[in-house]
Amino acid sequence: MNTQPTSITLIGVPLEEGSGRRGAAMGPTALRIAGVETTLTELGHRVTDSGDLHPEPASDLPEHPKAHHLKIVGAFTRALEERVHDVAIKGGFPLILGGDHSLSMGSVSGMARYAAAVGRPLFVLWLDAHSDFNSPATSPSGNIHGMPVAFFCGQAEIAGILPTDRPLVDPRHVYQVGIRSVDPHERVEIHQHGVNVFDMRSIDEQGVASIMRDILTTVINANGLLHVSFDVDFLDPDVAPGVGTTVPGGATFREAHLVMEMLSDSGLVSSLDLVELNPFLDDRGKSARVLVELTASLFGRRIFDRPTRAA
Ligand code: B3U
Ligand code: MN
Ligand code: MN
Repeated sequence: MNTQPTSITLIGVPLEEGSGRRGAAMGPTALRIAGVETTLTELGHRVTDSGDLHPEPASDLPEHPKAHHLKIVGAFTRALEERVHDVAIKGGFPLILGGDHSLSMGSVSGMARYAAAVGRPLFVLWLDAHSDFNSPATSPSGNIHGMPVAFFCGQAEIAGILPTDRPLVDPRHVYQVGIRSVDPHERVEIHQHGVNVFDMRSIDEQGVASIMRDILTTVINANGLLHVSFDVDFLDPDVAPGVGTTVPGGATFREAHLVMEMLSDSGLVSSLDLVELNPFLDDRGKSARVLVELTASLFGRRIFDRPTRAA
């Protein structure tokens, strides 16, 4: 059970250039206004807000016609990789307040470096409507927020952002849940590299509890660390409208809470991204509040306790 008090460090990442539209840079502020720090403190955790990252654009990176705003996204990737690794190596839990999903190139790479240092495999739970497995060569949009999974698996080499010898994530350790929008090239790539995909049909047929039980059992058996990357569009747009790319037919409020409660019970989660919140598109703070409620479930809030059980 994850009822142990955790030292959580909030890291604000006001990045929107990976998404091709404005607004996600206001995500960290909206999550703070929705009460992320007090909510977690009231659950008994030690919370430090380390503020927002504001790196200068990386002047050594090129303009890239198929990877828009590379200098800015690259600078955030470097800064976040470093910050996440530092928090984790000191025993803290990095909680990243995004920002668009390109930030996961940095957060997951930082956790991959940490996992390599402690000799444990890193698993990634990718809660998203999209697979985000494009590369500059395959992307239909050139928006880097569609590329982070391929990047941290070493399949979207965007030259020079991070050292080529950085620790990568094994694509077979990536579990994608909630998927319902995949580009033709992505479809080929994710299967070729062995990414585990549970689309919305799997959720409908199997139920999210059975999917989560299988994933958590795999991580436990491998003594793995688990990074959770939560894209707002995992949720149905009725639940969370504050996101740039709404895709109908997403996870319900209860399905999402159950995912978070089971993650909490497992005690396996080492780090969390909250991404793609676009407060400019939101309905009076609704989506920011939902994200904070879901985060509370991940950090131990319960309706009633359940007897401890293996995943
Ligand atoms: N797959 C498309 C669209 C997309 C990916 N992630 C989001 N949208 N949020 C792309 O541009 O790569
Ligand atoms: Mn995404
Ligand atoms: Mn998405």
